[in-house]
Amino acid sequence: MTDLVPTEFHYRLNATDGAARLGEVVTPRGIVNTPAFMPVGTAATVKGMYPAQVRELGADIVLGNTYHLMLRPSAERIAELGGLHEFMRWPHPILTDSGGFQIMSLASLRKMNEKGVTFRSHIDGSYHELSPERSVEIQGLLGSDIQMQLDECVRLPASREEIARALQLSLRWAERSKRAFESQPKGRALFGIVQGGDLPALREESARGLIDIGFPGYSIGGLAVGEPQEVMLAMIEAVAPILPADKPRYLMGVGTPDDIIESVARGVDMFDCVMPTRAGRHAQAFTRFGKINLKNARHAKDPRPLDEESDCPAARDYSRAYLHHLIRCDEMLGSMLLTWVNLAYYQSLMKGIRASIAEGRFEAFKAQVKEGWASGDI
Ligand code: PRF
Repeated sequence: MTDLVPTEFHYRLNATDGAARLGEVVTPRGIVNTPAFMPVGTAATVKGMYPAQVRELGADIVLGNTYHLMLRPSAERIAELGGLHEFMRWPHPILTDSGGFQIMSLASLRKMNEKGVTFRSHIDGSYHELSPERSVEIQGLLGSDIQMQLDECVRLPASREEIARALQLSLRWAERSKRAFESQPKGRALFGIVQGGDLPALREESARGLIDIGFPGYSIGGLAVGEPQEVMLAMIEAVAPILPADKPRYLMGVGTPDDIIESVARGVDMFDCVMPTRAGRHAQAFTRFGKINLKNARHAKDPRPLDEESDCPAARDYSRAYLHHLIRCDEMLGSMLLTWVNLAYYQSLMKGIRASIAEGRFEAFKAQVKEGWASGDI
């Protein structure tokens, strides 16, 4: 596929506007313009979208999952076939999650100890082990450009003891992950993951511990796990000012367009979430005017497109009545068109965010975007 550009992984901060940051994550497979939204490609596919289509929407990077790919078709199989980029025909950067979070939400008979996690597959019940070292090895076999340490994310609410125990374990695993990562080709990056639940002091302790170990980028995990948005934003405010300004910050598994714009306002650079793709398969469309459920009978006779001014053909050229019909008939084109609409909306939002930071008008842009969502003009 595309030639790799010989470069060290690094982050360039190009402009700030308040706490919001405009930058570039530079990798041998290309540049990721930040703030960035990374479409989720769990099983080596952004469900319902061609890779070229994902790229055309403005995505510089997609996300893959250690957990799913280790079970099916296995990291070794993908490596034999030339790595994940070649396998899924996405030549641009790929970020992979480490597996722990997905094991906790999907696998059964999970057991965690100092060594790592053991679990049974949600697909066939087979027994597996994942350690910090094995997670990094799998992500290396996939050829992932940006890899995550294995961590433990606790659901909220949780006790202080539970949160502190998980964060200390995650710090020890961060060190082990870093050591295991050292043998990988230059140009790739391993991020540490900040934990600490909903307690600012523990968030700070986690961030400082990771900074002591030293990573080329920092993820903020353990959020959007049951807490209100204001708690999530307060945790970002506790952590972002401590993190090094010359390294990217990635808020894992977040979120709604509103979560994203509020997190950018507090200094976050990278996001991923299943929301636009999953919601698209469940009849939900994200637009400039807010969310709309195409399953609703009120769309059955509506000849208007979702947004006649959109650059996205799926939002501009198909009537709401047709989208409603496809969904009612469970036609796969319905899911595909709405996934397209949603990813186009998320990417256009990120593009607008980046332009507004570059021009020093981020706050005005944020206010204008929120006004559109609140207008209910759908
Ligand atoms: N850790 C990892 N992946 C994640 C999370 C986490 O805490 C979250 C939490 N929102 C999503 N994905 N490794």
